[in-house]
Amino acid sequence: MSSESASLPFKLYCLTVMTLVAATYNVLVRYTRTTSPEKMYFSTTAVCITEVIKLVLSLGMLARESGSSSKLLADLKEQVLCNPGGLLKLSVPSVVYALQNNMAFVALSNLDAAVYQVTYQLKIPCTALCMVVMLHRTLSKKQWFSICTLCVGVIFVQWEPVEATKVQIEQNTFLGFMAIVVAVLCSGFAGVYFEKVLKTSDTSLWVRNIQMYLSGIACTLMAVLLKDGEKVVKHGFFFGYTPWVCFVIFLGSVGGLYTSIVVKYTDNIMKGFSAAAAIVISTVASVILFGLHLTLTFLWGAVLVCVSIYLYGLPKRDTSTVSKECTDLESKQKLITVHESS
Ligand code: NCC
Repeated sequence: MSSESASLPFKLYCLTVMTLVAATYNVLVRYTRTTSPEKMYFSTTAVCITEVIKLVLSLGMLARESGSSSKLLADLKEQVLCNPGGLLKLSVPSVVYALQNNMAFVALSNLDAAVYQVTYQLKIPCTALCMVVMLHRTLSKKQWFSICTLCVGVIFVQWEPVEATKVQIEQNTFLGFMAIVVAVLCSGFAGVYFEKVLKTSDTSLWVRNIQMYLSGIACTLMAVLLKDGEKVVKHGFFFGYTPWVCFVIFLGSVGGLYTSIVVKYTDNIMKGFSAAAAIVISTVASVILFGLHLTLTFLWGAVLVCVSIYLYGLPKRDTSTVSKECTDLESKQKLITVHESS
């Protein structure tokens, strides 16, 4: 299925699942990192196991796509084992994602989940910038304006000046914010890099994922050794794995795979917009279902998010494009005149 042939309901379904999983994932990471500090799991091992599960699931999806085991083995041999160039290409986003996924744990161990979500919205302009630089995508002034409006809108919508809940662990706010800055830069770069690799060849999404997760496992294992090596030897790899931790790992794996599908059938900016829309919709649903009271800040934020989505979707034809077309036309006319006179 090419990005054009994917139906709108399918795209909406993938965007919705990805966004719901991401919201639950962030809250649960925070929960598992702030309860039972005496039996705290090693976040590096959780990130590593997530990569392993994503690899297994991607192998399953490739098997389904291939249709027969002989075709699967041939595909794996040709496109993965005998393709060091492909593995090397995908090792770039896998290193960056390994860093980002570890930083998310650092940030959520030191900051409230709501504060994290708000600050993490900086990834939207960062991603847009990467798309312009790396994919040579042109965004009109209107679209840039809508991206900035979206950021402000999301910050307003999630603005919740409630007192942070008392947690049993020591927190370092500065470290948390620094981790978010690194995660934002990594998310923008790796997301757009992956999109570029995926959309500039016919190679299957699942082959690309397998290539990325193979080096992802190597990188995240390295992080386990460097950061928690001694403790893992002493207490075991799965120390502190409660059912909630296992659920976090499950969500991390499913969320990662849905992210890859969303990037294939839409793009990284759509990914950002859908998350913003979902935040508004889920809050409105809470009003209807649970009688939540809306604040004026939320309403302003919701208006800004809706306006930004509308503006972003408007046909791209701003003055800079028109003036470029005029300049092109002028130079063509000059060429014709020179040609006729000679
Ligand atoms: O930050 P974000 O995504 O851009 O991170 C992308 C996540 O998807 C995984 N990935 C990406 C491409 C690919 N082919 N396979 C993958 O597994 C990466 O490893 C990385 O984990 C978002 O846009 O907000 C989003 O946020 C994450 C997550 O909430 C934050 O990174 C951490 O708090 C979501 N991931 C999950 O819910 C598991 C993602 O769905 C959306």
